[in-house]
Amino acid sequence: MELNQKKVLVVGLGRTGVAAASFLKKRGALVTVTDSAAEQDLAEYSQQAHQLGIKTELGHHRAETFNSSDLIVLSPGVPHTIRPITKANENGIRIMGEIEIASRFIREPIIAVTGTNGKTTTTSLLGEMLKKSGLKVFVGGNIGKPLIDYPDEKEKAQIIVAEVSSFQLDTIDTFRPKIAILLNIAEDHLDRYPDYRAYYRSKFRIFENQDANDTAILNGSDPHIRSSARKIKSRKLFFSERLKKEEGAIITDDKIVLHIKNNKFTEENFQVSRNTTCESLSIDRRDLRIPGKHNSENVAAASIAALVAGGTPQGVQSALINFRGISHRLEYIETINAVRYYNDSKATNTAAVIRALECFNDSVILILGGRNKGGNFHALAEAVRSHVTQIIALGEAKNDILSSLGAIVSIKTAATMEDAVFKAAQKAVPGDVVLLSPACASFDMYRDYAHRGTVFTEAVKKLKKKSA
Ligand code: UMA
Repeated sequence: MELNQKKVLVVGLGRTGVAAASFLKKRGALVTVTDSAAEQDLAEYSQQAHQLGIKTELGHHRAETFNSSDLIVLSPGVPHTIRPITKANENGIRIMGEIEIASRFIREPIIAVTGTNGKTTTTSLLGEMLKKSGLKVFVGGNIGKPLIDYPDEKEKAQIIVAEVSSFQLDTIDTFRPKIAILLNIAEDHLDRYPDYRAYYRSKFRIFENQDANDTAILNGSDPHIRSSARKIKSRKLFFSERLKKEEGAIITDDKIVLHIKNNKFTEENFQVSRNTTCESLSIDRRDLRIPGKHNSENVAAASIAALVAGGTPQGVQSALINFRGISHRLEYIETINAVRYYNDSKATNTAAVIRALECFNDSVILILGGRNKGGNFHALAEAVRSHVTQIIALGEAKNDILSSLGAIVSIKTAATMEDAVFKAAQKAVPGDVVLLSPACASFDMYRDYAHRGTVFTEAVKKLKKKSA
């Protein structure tokens, strides 16, 4: 792809915009970055663009700049349906997403992971499995490190693991992952898509350029996904609670069992031709530190992909034993006196708390509260009734929590996170779970959700030391 002296417009000045502009400039392109937001709202990114010597047009999109470009590169946060883009498209100007351009400059095989939920967990876990198998891996994409960073990395990888969002899939053309994972599809991003079907179709585009030499890994428990999968040309491996005499992974109450035949990767372009012939592997779900059915699906998908890509059973198992989840999202912290502590500080609404509670069969002591974003704690009533034996209420929302849930469950209040952890530990009996899943923003007491999660983790570690 020739970029030298080409006039390229990058739309969106975020993480992707800066990375894409830098990549293009290094290849001789005449780059401008435009963003509809004003300079003062883009602080660090506009500074980075200036430091790289890249021209910017901020605060608005100029039709003339779009229409005089040779190529337009879109950030994932910019819908491809905005007027300046559709107009440029009508004028015959090439429009590409960042992962499309990146993939044209990547020789190594790509494993792409998409789905409504669990993308980041699966991508990180898969990266760990392959690393523990002795492979050099680049992990990037929607997870926070743009894929377009990879071609200029000094350390070359043998495999790329990329988290890919529907926004990124909207602007692909030739993007062809050697292995593509679809974890699940549920309603999401309906502010960006006209309807659920459009979002669903976008997710399936991850398979559109694959052929019989490639692999598709899909959620076989979803009948719609199973039915749509018939159109996919690549080899299909399902993970499911029930397998229909097919290859993939079966998830039972206590195990995840993988069956993959003819597992050899020697095809063109696949640097990893190890001839691993691991055909079956059994994972004990009790060994997993990431709880819940949805996480077992993530584990199943990542394990299939790892084995297909030349990872070893030992590498897969070792990553699983050490993987505590993504920071602040149902992250396992410690076991103290047979009580497990989890940090789910990222759960800032009631829906997220319900999802978290549903992951546990054991009694939960729930640390809840912070700054209420307008949510209604009554929404938690059913989940609290079935899972929670004690609430420790924290922050500005304390009184709201008391009045909404006080009739259902015992509630104690706490002044600080340390106090909350201490009160939870006092109440807990062996086998219980202590879960920070606040259903609120953190800004009444902390800088952000990550700060709140870190303070919780420190309080748990302190408790561990005291009890040792
Ligand atoms: N903008 C315009 N014109 C428009 C619309 C937006 O100029 O019409 C500008 C905005 O003012 C803003 C910029 O575009 O300054 C935002 O671009 P961006 O959101 O693509 O910013 P990045 O920092 O590059 O982040 C993107 C992903 N963002 C989205 O998909 C919304 C990040 O995923 C990703 O980590 C990053 O690239 C690196 O690949 C975030 C995300 O929320 C975490 N993703 C969604 C999800 O996971 O559900 C899909």
